[in-house]
Amino acid sequence: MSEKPVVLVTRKLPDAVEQRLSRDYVARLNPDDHQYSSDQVIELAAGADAIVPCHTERFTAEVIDRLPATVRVIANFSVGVDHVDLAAAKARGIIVTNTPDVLSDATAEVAMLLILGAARRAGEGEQLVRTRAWRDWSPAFMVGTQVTGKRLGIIGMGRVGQVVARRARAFDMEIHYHDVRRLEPEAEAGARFYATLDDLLPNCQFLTIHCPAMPGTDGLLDAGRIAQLPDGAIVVNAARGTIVDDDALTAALKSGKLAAAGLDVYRGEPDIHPAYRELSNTFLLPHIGSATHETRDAMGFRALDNLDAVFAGHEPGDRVA
Ligand code: 8YV
Repeated sequence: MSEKPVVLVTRKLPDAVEQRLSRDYVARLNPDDHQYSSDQVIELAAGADAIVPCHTERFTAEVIDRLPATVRVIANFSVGVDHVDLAAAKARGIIVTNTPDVLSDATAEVAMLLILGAARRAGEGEQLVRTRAWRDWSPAFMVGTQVTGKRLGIIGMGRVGQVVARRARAFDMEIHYHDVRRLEPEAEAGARFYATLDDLLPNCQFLTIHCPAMPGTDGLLDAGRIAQLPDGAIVVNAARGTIVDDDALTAALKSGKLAAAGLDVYRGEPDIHPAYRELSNTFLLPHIGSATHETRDAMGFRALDNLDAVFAGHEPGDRVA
């Protein structure tokens, strides 16, 4: 009988990660990358010591309650853990870990892409070229918003927010931020802190969201808060779709209150609010914030480091419950 712990992996992970998993564990892989239902996860976890899921699998209190008693750890292949009911996991004594740090650069790259793409109307432009609808040029053609030198508001100045601030400084953007905690002056690097969103929002020609999704941030960017932004502001979200009130954001994009939005994440994705597709002033990506070869490998290895720690009897580095 094998002594190695049994690990259920819900999605196809990078080859190097799966090789290490298969070397060190009895790995139940998903080579076809089917998305499992909750019932399937519960069924496939029979006798497993650990699960390595992605944000595509939801671990509600009900799912956690039905997991086999053998499951000791949920080692997420994600930094976000809004898909896991942490209190329920804790109550059952299941350790939960995530993969912070390793995806900050990749996600910040996508935030910059969204800022630039939304401001410079990249979605519309690409569509024109691809569909052969580009017929002419004139000084009035495809005029967008300049990014250089503008005021960028950051909601959530954690790991990703701080990298975005550094990248945005290369565009001479002025950094303004709100977080539950003020950074040390060295980490702030001249960024201006606002203790409340009400104080921050009127200063944001661009606004980018980098706070975690949790009950307190659900629908955070609602109609009232959008109204506090300057006219013609641009909103970017590479964090989680639930932080935005879609009806409010789409209404502001329709009315011209906001010039544009750049989105990588959506409430209910991939079934997104239909108005996002219809509006021409949206620049839309399919949740690819961390989708680089380098980062995917690093996320997998980080999840495995957490698993290794648990099964060696140590405290995992990235324990969230
Ligand atoms: C990941 C993410 O691709 O890590 C996160 O929280 O949002 C993404 O960048 C995804 O969650 C993987 O499970």
